[in-house]
Amino acid sequence: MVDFKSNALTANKSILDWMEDRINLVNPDKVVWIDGSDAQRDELRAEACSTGEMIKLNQDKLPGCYLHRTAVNDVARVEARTLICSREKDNAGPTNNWMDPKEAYKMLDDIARDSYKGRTMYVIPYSMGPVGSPLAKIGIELTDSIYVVLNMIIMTRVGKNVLDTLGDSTDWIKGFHAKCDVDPEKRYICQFPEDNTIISVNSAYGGNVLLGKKCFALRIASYLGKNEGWMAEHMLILGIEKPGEEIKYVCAAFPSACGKTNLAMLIPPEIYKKKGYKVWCVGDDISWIKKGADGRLYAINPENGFFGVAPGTNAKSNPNALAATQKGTIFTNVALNLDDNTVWWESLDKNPPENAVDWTGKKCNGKESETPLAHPNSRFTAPAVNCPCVSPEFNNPNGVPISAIVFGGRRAKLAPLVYQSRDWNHGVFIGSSMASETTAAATGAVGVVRRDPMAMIPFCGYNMADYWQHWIDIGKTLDADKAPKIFNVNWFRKDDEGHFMWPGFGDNLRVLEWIIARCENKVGAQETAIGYLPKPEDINIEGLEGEVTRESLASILDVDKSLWAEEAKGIEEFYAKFDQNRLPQELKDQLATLKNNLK
Ligand code: OXD
Ligand code: MN
Repeated sequence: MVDFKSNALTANKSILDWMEDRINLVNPDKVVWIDGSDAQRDELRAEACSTGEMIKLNQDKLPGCYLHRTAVNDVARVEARTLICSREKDNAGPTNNWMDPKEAYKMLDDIARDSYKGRTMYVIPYSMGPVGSPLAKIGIELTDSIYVVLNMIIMTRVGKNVLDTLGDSTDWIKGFHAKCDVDPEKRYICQFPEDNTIISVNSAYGGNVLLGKKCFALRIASYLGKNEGWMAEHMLILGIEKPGEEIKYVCAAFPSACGKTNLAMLIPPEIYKKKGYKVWCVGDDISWIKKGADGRLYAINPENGFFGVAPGTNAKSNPNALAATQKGTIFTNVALNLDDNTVWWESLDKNPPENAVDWTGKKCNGKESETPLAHPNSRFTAPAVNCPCVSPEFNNPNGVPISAIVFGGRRAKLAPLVYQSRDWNHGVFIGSSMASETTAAATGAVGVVRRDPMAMIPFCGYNMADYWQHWIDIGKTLDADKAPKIFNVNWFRKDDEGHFMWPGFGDNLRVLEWIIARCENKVGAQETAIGYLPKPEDINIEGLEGEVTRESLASILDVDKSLWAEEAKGIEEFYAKFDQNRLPQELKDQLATLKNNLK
């Protein structure tokens, strides 16, 4: 067997024993421990370029930046092949794919056997959350992909200090990745929540293989959170600074590709900038939330970088994200501009490169190409420190105190611009009944409305009814004056001609301002069948002349009872999929109240 102990960065027996088992199975030629040094990272970058796995971009314009192309069949998360392998099927619940763990381990071992022959095993020790933070957790990922190593170095805190912090402890998450033949028929992303284990085979696309992200920080962590009394959520975290006042933090959950990264890095509209408002980004995708000693909920972003969707990111939609990608970034499946060796994607600007290579590796004239130059789910992996609005609290080991939780989705009709829940349990009901029109972030049909409670449908590592119960139970531990207030927003409402009714982007701060004012009891609201809505005069539309009027605002704030009655039926049908003994009584009561309010 290949030697992996003489250069080991740890003596932790639980890690070495597991590695021995994996090494016996996959038979690598070599084992490389990732130590977190720049020198080792640079060697790996050079090696990836020498094999063609990555392309070095123009180092004057994009220092430390590289381009990678995945196999054309491997461009998004594969939800149908993502499994929760709990011992009891019912513990995975009706919204997850399930496989018996014994069967899954055997199947995965058979697929991965000897697949590292002639290859290197990289051992990545990483921390989700600031190293040593009381809210952080440690993982080890074994992979045969340099691309995975280099992405993990951006997305998480990687290095020997993680192993030093872990010491002899067995409290860490096993992550095993094997690229195999990138065969879509044998592609599986398996979580074993009861064993703190993740196994991913036959993919090399980010969301399937950067095991710290969705697999650990959401699927495994949500299960850990249930058992340990905290929450792992698919939420951004932002701080709103109003001059002279303390910064208020908000967590927000939206289904994939609903503009989470844009909201997390929002640029205030001119009139707000003049008054000195600032928005700080703590995280753009995942929050780990726990009650602090003062009884409030505190959140950290367990990640260290942004794995953002490139198309649609531009100097207007998200200048902060764009700035974050200008150094030390890995681009995946975007187009290459051969004239200056930089990258391009749809809507970066109106000037596609003529001399281009599209995301599939085909040379083309970008101006004449009939197919997109960049894949719709092409990505940038950018270090968080690059972001001009990264929060000074980004590395705070204790996290930031949360004032509001915001849910949202894409609903062309129905949901008003914003409304507030009557209380915590009503907020949980709103989160549990979230729905959105699907996008390209996952494989499958685009534009279909699907229920996506708390934006966690693809990411909850256990039975979703139990997850809702966990939300209800967390609420019981919070004093009403300390619990975050819960809201729902919809930036995507359309008029009868199909035009968006709200400008979105930076102007969403106007809605956040109302949300914060509600948290501080500084503004009233109208009580409706679905919750508290702003009075149209309480949303600031100064500077939006021509785009939004009091009348148009009133119509984005309207609650159409017949559409909501349809919605209540949809929620009822969705709830019927769950074991009624597991579905919290509180949610059944909330649904009954909604139906009653709509009479
Ligand atoms: C993501 C997703 O990549 O939610 O963040 O799909
Ligand atoms: Mn996400």
